[in-house]
Amino acid sequence: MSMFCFQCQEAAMNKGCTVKGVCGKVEEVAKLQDLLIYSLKGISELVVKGKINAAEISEVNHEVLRSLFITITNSNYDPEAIQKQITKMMSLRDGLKAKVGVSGLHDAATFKAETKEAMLEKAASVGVLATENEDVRSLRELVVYGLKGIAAYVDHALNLGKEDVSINTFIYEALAATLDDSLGADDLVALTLKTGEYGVKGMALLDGANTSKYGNPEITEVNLGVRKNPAILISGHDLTDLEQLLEQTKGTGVDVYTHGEMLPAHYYPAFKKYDNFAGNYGGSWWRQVGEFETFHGPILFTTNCIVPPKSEEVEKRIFTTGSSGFPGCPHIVPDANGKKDFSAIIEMAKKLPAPEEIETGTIVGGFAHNQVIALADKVVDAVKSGAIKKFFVMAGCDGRMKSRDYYTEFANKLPKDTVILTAGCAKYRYNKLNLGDIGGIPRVLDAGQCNDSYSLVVIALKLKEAFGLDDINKLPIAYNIAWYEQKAVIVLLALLYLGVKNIHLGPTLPAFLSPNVAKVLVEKFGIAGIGKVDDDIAMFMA
Ligand code: SF4
Ligand code: SF3
Repeated sequence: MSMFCFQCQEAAMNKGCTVKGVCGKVEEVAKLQDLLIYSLKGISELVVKGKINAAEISEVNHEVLRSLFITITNSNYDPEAIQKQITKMMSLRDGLKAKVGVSGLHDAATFKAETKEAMLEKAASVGVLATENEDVRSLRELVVYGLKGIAAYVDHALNLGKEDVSINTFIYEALAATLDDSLGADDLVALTLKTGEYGVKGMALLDGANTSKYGNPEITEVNLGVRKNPAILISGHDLTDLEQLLEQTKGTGVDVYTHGEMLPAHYYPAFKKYDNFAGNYGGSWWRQVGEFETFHGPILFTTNCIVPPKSEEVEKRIFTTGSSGFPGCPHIVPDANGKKDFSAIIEMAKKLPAPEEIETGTIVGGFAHNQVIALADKVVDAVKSGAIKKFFVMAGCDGRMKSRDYYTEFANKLPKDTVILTAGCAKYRYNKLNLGDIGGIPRVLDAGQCNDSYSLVVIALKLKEAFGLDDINKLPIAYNIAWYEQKAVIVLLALLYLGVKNIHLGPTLPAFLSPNVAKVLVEKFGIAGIGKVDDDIAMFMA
């Protein structure tokens, strides 16, 4: 076996990718990512055993977040970038070691690998399969994937100048725990829930960072058509990158369109002042194959999800920044003040044709907590009068598998007196279906990006209060969540931590859940998969 990865929903045969990732990740990248994670575990052990205060090692904190983010599915395909990051982490680790002088450390805290060859050789023995017991392996990976999700959110908050060191402290504790052979299944299940707790903290931190800088999302109609100007397409989740791009393109005659998870940026008041912020182009991440061709202009990836481009013509128009990377594509780094120079992208845009129209019309979104709570009376009345029978939380990710047609059919067949609460790129399976409204409340309420699942939680807690209930599970809310990558894992763990029961997860249950771990999740939390649309709707409505 040349590599092993089973962290996302597209893991080959729902077991694991062993030759090349279904996502396009090659063996070299997979192995370097394994070694990068291993180096973080070593740093974490050192921090925990050396009783190092996370508040005093901010550079290490930030680089750990960045490293975790780099390994998220579809983020970074560039072996050189990952190799450089491993070298950086080993050097930060050795710097810490020199300061605190702890002995008896795990190999992860002491290994050396200077060349890429040495790294690949080392990586062969430190990946996922290095943990032999499949239940321990399953729980350790569940925690690590949850941490990757937290890191992504906290990294965005950090770009906005907000951090919470207690989250970094927890990340060290949890990563160190994955090296500790004395911890059994019960300890690791408890750690999983604690990861969910910090997931809530991380999402709340990012929510506060986004809304304090850009305002509270408000109901917004987003244009799906195109204008006649040359343009740049921005994808991923980072709003600070978008802000800088809008500032730098202002008055240049170059428009900016969002793709995939950047769509919810249109809901923030702060971005409405830019006349060249033209609309959203296309659908969710995997539709970039095809949509990037007709877009014609340059594309900026701020985070995942990158699909390795099929043509050289498209590849030449791709730029990356932040945690994302693709070999051969220019990667834009910030200066000491966090400023990024996007002039090369803007210059390229000016020389290329305007985007080709692939659809017309608008979609409506912006139903984050503040906006929904402003409508709370209307919503509560609609539930009390029976106009709304049930809410369906259908947040999460999208993916290219045919089985995801389930979610379009499910949304289409839901009774007309139900409302879908969504966030993340899962929404693209039904956000253009025109499902109508209930007394002015649209039947699809989009809160925003996957991290805005936090908004859905705030809304649920508010409704619980409004109805005077003592348990979130007594609300007329069902959870039918689509997952793909590790940010969905932290959303799931956050919901479990908050006590939400009977979450349905699809289109398949994670390959990294061993039969015993899956059994615990079923017994303790009522987690279930999905079945046939009609049967599932009947079950949810019963
Ligand atoms: Fe396979 Fe997913 Fe891992 Fe890519 S991220 S190698 S598709 S399991
Ligand atoms: Fe989507 Fe890649 Fe998960 Fe942010 S963008 S939700 S898959």
